[in-house]
Amino acid sequence: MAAFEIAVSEAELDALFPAHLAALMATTAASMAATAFDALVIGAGVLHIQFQDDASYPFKVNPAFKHWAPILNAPGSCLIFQPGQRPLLVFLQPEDYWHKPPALPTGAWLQSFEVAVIREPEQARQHLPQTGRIAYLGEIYASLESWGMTLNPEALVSRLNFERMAKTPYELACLRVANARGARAHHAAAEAFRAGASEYAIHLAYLAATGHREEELPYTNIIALNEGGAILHYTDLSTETPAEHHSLLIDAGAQCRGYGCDITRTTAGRPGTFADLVEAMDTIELALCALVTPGRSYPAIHLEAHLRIAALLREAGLIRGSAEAAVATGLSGVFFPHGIGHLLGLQTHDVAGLQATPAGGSLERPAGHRYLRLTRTLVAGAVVTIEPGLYFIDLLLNAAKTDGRGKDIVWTAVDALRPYGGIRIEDNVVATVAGAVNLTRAAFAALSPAPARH
Ligand SMILES: [Mn+2]
Repeated sequence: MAAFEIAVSEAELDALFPAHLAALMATTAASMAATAFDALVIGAGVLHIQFQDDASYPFKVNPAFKHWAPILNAPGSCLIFQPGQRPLLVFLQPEDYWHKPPALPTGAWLQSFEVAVIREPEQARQHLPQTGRIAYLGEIYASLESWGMTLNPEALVSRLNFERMAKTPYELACLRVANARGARAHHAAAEAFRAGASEYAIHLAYLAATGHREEELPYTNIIALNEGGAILHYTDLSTETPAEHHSLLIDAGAQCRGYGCDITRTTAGRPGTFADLVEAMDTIELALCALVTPGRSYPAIHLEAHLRIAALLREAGLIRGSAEAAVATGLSGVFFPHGIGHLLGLQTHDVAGLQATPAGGSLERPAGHRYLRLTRTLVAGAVVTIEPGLYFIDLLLNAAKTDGRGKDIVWTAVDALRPYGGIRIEDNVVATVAGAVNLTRAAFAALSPAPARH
């Protein structure tokens, strides 16, 4: 963590935590009142043992648990909240000489909690309230069935999920730090690319710069050289060094206290048509990021992205006809076949992106745009990704050839770009009353020494 300055210190995060917890307690209490629950138990999750083995899969904490307490390694622990009382952290610390038991957290944020240490998972039951309706939120395992709790009641879960769109200042600070770590690592990856590294070597350079272990990344790194960039979720990490480095598409994150960034950058190996397209997509991406404001319909940003990408395809001589026609016929979707982005926070694709109201229901995607992950109207404090893409995908180009859309594709120009795979540029943006705040660009701008181009 020494190489570059991270703008927010641990002490500053700790100072922001009590207000975060107070806000979370208030909204949770209101949701519990609306659904007639007196207590809420949030399970951290449990370890899962691999088939015919004694080793477990990596532990991934329940996102709702880390929403309350920044503990990422606490299998078998839980939180108990009763409105009007301080939340209770029931922390499982087994007596175990094979493994190091999870250490009781020491951060200043812990002062906001009552703490009970247990040695066996079953002992958590002794800490449940004796009366009232108890809701349980988390992964369900067999022994819970007899505890007298309502397991993941949909009405309450819907409300809690819906409210996760708007972040507290503490959460925004965590995302700022995550972006600082991610930007630093993306810079290291771009340097490795320019030095001629393999995908695997670029991954190692990225990982080292985050300071994370691989299982601490918010998602599996996508690191694609050349044609691999045309595979949206390419995770092969080839150890082979290709003869030529046409392009790098890297979609990789980092995290802070369980909040992850989600950043994509595309770098051209040399000046030319592809590099010009990357530059033009960067301009489009920034214009779209500026649309992230409270009251904005997110699908409107998605449709605007299609229009702008279609206009670029036409200007670059890759398609014929108007941008409007290309969007209407689905031609733009041949090159941009995913959604413009998603909610971001405790999960990379955060919950309730399609939810209509706190009580539930769903908001339809625009017709023909079935991969859009967010159809809600943005509120102040919402954090989303903006990630326009432009790819040369054989499968989709072949389909266009047979379904008629191919007549407006300039094939010689498109074929020349296939070795470059594709372009995706992704930033993390906060909707605020003062306008869009781009956490990712701010993080890259704060890097020192400044990278050549981002
Ligand atoms: Mn994303």
